[in-house]
Amino acid sequence: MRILFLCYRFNSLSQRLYCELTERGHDVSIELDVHPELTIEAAELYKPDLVIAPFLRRKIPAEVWKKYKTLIVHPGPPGDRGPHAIDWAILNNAKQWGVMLIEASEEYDAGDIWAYRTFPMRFARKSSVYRNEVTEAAVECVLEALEKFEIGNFEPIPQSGEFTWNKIDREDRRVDWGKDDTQTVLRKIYASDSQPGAIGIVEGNEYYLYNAYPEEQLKGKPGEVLAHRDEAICIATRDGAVWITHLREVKKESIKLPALRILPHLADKVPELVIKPWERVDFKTYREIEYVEEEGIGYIYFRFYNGAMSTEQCYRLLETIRYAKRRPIKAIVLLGQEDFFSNGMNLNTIEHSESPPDESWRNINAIDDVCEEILKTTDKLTVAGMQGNAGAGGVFMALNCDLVYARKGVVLNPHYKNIGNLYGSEFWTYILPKRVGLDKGKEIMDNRMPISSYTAFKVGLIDGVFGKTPLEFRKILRSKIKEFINSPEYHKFIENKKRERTNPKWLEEIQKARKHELERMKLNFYGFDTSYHIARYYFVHRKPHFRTPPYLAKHRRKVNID
Ligand code: COA
Ligand code: THG
Repeated sequence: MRILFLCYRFNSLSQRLYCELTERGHDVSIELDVHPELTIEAAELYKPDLVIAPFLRRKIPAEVWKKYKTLIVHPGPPGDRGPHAIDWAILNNAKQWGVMLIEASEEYDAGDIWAYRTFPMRFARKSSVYRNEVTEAAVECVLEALEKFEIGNFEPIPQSGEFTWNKIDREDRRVDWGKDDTQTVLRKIYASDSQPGAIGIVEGNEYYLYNAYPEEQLKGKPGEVLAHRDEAICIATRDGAVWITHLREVKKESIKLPALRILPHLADKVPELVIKPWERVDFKTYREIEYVEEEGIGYIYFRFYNGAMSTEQCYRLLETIRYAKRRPIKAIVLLGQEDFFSNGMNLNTIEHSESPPDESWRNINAIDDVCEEILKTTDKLTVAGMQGNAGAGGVFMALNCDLVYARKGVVLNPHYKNIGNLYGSEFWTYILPKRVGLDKGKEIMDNRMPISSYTAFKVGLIDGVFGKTPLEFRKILRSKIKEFINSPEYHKFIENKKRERTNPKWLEEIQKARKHELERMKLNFYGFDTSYHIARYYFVHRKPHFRTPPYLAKHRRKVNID
């Protein structure tokens, strides 16, 4: 089938659906929501069998839905309508939530239902519910609707009766430190994370607050900043405290940044409460990186917001990897976090720095240091466990491990093209040919589109795909690694690895790869072509698209390159 996607942005759900549908042989073209006239034009150019809107915030013109069957993914169950479905569910403590696939209609979200799913609601960030439960349910709904559409005699169910209009006002997202207990503060911040952010007063000024964690030990005057750790700050609530890792100033052109970069004076004003990743802590608090050892395996969780890794975060991760390498264990497993494995260097902290070229350079060297440390692990197995999506440098960092596994449904963007045609580093020129060969490697790097973990496994980029949920994935991963490190093959594997990686020729080879990649990156950062800096600016400031690039919009390509 020819399917046209209409999206506000080609976000994680749109990318996942794109993978699911193209893997089933459908032809998918994408039009971003720029202007109603262009949306109509896209439909007329592509003449789709079906239009799907995975993530859209504006009305689809009647010229489109009256002529082409148009289905909208709504992240709420039957009876819910409006722009803030998940936000509403979190703020109102809904026990169950859902996803509907509905027909576009004149009135917002009032169309007939083609499919729906419900799921138990988890107390977590909106974006986490979106990237996990909502995404899985939406995929099931779309596949079910496609089947119904292909069979042809399905009559969608009209929405009848009462409904809730879920719009949330800015003031409903306001944190009141004096009145709100920790649970309420968490609920308000979760409901608005990653967009638009809850508002609250910190150090006398209003900020958007993101990425909150409960703190069980610290207490103080409500609203007071009590401590800092890993650039996050701890603020007292009515009955306890929360950690906030990111803030955004309430003004135009502001971007999300680690709290301490927005309020640097706090570094001297409040104590830094360091907890090393390997320290055991038996109360709830914020741990950016956590190292957990179990049956000869060292697991490293790194909870970097949005999967973005700043220079400082890379060095904290590096310190943890070095610690793990000194431990009497057989395997080191990198797990990232549930929403993202990693998205490479942190474009926000780079944008915020005094000199973005210099900071890009520092950041890329820091990631390369992490990758080199992984590559030079001679006496232990290294494993990447991608519980969530990964992009750019984050994918290639994972590929530096001996074994790379991903959860089913994970979406990978194993290329650097989308942020201003970066050349790429993380030893990709060494790893990629080894894993998939030169030709396939080039094809992967030239492709700007996402691929599923399943396709990545099929082409040999990664070593396995399993588990539907992050929990199931980790369980299977643990048993797989345990089996391998206790098998006779393990010793042979380590022997071979040691031989290869202590050989000066090998060391020379990887140094050459690093040097070559960084020389090219230097041109991206400091050279005549400024496209990286421009693309980063648009990305970090979440600027709306002003056209749909031809790599997404097949229907706008002059020559059909597919
Ligand atoms: N450096 C810095 N930041 C990076 C990065 C990097 N290397 N790589 C990714 N990111 C950030 C992006 O800037 C983005 O940040 P943001 O969410 O804080 O703006 C984030 O990582 C992930 O981007 P994306 O893939 O676009 O998001 P998503 O699809 O996983 O999630 C939603 C997006 C839907 C949760 C969010 O946009 C939202 O809350 N939307 C409104 C709610 C809704 O459901 N609307 C539907 C109405 S019917
Ligand atoms: N029919 C048609 N087009 C649609 C939908 C539809 N486009 C996508 C849309 N459903 C998804 N759902 C909504 C529901 C409400 C709003 C936006 C998308 C909404 N928007 C506010 C407005 O337009 O004023 C502003 C949103 C905001 O505050 O962020 O209320 O069913 N044809």
